[in-house]
Amino acid sequence: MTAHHQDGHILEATRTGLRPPPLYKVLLLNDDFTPMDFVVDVLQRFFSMDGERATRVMLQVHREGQGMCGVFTRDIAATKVEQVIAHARQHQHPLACVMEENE
Ligand code: TYC
Repeated sequence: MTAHHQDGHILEATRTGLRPPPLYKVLLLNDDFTPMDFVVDVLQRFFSMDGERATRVMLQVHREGQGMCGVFTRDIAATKVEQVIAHARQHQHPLACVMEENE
């Protein structure tokens, strides 16, 4: 990127090559079997949502097919996905949770 000058002062530094780390959305996907109250509990337990917000996100997933749990750095997002899937499988639910780069 070209630096811009005005009155001899550099207003914007030339890029150094450093970038902020990419962020990732964690999404829940709908299925026909996982109970609604289990999904609400997952959103409260792993994503610190209150009951009202967790219920709204769960219903969005139920009606639209997917919904966002939060946006995290890559390692945190990957850990959340693992924890949600492990918890769901322990309870024999097929709940799907994925991460995707936040454009
Ligand atoms: N569709 C499920 C039901 O009717 C509820 C559900 C919501 C499942 C969200 C998964 O990520 C999900 N019991």
